[in-house]
Amino acid sequence: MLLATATACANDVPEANWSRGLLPDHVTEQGDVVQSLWNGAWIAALATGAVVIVLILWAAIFHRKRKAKAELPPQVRYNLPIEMLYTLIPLVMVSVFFFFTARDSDVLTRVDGNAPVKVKVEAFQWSWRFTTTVNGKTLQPVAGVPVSDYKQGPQLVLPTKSKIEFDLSTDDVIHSFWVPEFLFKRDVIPGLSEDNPGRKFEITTLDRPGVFAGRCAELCGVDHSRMLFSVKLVPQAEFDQYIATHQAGSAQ
Ligand SMILES: [Cu+2]
Repeated sequence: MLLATATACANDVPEANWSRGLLPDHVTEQGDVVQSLWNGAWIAALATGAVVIVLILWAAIFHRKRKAKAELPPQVRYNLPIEMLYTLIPLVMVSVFFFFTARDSDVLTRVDGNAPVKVKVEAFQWSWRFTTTVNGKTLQPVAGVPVSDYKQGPQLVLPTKSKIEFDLSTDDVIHSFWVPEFLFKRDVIPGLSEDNPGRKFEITTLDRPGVFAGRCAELCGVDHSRMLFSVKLVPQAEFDQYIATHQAGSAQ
């Protein structure tokens, strides 16, 4: 009920459905990775929960204290096979979680550096400045002011079916760059040098044009909640037109 009422009051919350485990429909290849890690983690957690609940009920129902007998039940201390089991099963479970998490976070944070589109994201109290470079040509920066509707915030236009590199920086406090449909967010931390891998990430957009809300996901001051922006995914031809009319230095 809380979920239903909480989502009803914001206009930029993407539609979530149960088949995706309440995640929004993603628009990047990396989103596929996140979605399957999310699904797998839920399946593992629910399966673990089911086993635990069955064991609790089994013990509660079939091993109740019997009125006639007052002595201690059989003790299992120093039972080597059982203690090995107690140790090994959690170890195996943690290793499996660790393996999938490490494998996927490696994919999600990989930066090849050869993306045709590079976006410099500058976060500030309380909006964003986006400077896009396409094959070495820099476009006019897009900057915004605090707004209450993401459609009025700065808009970052990007092509579909393309690799895009982001470089995040800020001069003031910690912000966080979040587009829910990317199923990914990354803190924007002041003072990181340009070669710090923590500033960068890459996405490959899917063929899903549309306008998607973005926000700051780290409480950064009084207008944090108004630090809204949008990402518009357009087909390559439309993006080429956008480049032609928004090159830095070109007359408008
Ligand atoms: Cu912020």
